Amino acid sequence: GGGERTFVAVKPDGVQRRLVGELVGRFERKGLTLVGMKLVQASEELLREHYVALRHQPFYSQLVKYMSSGPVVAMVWQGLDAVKTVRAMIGETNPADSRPGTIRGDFCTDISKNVIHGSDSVESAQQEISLWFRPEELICWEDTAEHWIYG
Ligand code: YYY
Ligand code: MG
Repeated sequence: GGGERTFVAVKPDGVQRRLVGELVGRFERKGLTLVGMKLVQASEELLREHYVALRHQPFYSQLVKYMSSGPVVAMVWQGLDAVKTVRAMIGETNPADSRPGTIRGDFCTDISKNVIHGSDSVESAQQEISLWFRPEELICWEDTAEHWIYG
């Protein structure tokens, strides 16, 4: 398969609310390719690194605590413009600014419990993928539907 890779995580609220299947289904139906997926109880250390760019924000420690409060589903999705495509499907950081049809627009109201994470750039996607996955956990498989999705 071609295209770029992005890191996605269903946050603890999304797992608790049984939204994993719904969210994975949206990326599958879009035509993105799943190349890695696992249920992870992330440590505060991992999450401090994952959100290191936000370390000076007032909500940083609350964010790290919430993200480590239960399991998350960590995923890598691949496809044409995967980073931008996934961000568009997720919506805005604040669910109130997210249009219906986006994940945050459809499933949540509170900025601090906004169901899902997606990388914000190709560079951060590469950093996040290497933080959360070992290379052998990412599978390149022959996508026989590719012919129907790409020009
Ligand atoms: O990438 P995205 O998740 O949309 O937002 P970020 O600005 O990277 O912030 C990460 C995470 O922090 C956000 O998903 C919720 C939380 N957060 C918050 O609790 N309060 C804010 N004012 C801003 C962000
Ligand atoms: Mg972000």
